[in-house]
Amino acid sequence: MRARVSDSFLSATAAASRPYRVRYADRLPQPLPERVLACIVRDPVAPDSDDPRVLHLPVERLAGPAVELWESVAPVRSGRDADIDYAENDALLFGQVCLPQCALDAVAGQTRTLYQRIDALIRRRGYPGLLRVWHFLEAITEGEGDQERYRQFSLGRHQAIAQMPDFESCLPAATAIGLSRGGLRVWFMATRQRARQVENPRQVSAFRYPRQYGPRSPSFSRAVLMPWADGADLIVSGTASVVGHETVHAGAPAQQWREIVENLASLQRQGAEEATAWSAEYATVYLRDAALLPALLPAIRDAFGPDVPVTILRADICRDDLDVEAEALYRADTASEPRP
Ligand code: 3EB
Repeated sequence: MRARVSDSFLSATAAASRPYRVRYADRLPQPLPERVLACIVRDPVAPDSDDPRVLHLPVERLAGPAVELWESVAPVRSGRDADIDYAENDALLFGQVCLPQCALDAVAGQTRTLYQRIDALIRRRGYPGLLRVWHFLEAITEGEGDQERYRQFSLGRHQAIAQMPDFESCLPAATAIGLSRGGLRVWFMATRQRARQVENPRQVSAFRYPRQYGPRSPSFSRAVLMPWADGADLIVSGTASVVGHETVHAGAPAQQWREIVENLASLQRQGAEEATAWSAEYATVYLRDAALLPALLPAIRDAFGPDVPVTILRADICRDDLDVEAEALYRADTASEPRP
């Protein structure tokens, strides 16, 4: 049985049922079925496709399926608006844009303009609720002090988001990960109805990080909660071994993983009003060093259970003292009894 959602929230958001489901495949389906919003291909080699729904991530995959499909329950329209690719189904819009490396001389300005263009696109198409954003930035920790590329990226994102109305109560869930190549890739999901922002009481809101992490704070929420009519989704941001605002267990990846599990559990408790329990539908784990895989794999599998598809990728994390980060999608477990 599902717990109550506050009345005003319910009336504003309960109309739509969940408009997608996530499935996995070993290779890119050819042709891509009509009812697909996004097809993520995690492979060092780019797939042979110019379909705007195909999202390529040039990374080394250490475990899990290569292809993630966001299937739609309704017909999909896809298109291109300048260099932004998108697909929409009247409840949700999935988009991607890629800036080649040469455009990244000024990361802050490029990121600010990109966010402004994404915001304009989702409003114009009628999906004003920016729900979830993934950022993949080449050489993310290169540069000294405030010139570090991640900090410059955070500056530009903040400059754009701070212009938006009520921005501090509708920050999207996010991931920011490094790539060895590929410039800046941004994927985003936006909805007709706004989600509820979820913060983690174990962590300072990233938006409130102190000055030491850069000239402007990272503008994302720890998770977003979307109460679809047929059950809520808890969409969790990239989650690392951060307590308060500080990295904990630097140099101790196994302990970092335990801290991540605590942070994920804490976020699920924040959503307890909307679900008696949560089931992970999928998770993605980023490891700085592929050599960490054998030691961490049992604990990673244990955290999500044997039936959950977990994709493990080799990638840099945005603080160079972090070795591992995890993101997940949890679905309200409507069949379970309330927790004691
Ligand atoms: C952290 O908690 C770790 O800047 O969009 C995780 C998820 C992290 C998203 C982002 C950063 C971002 O601060 C880093």
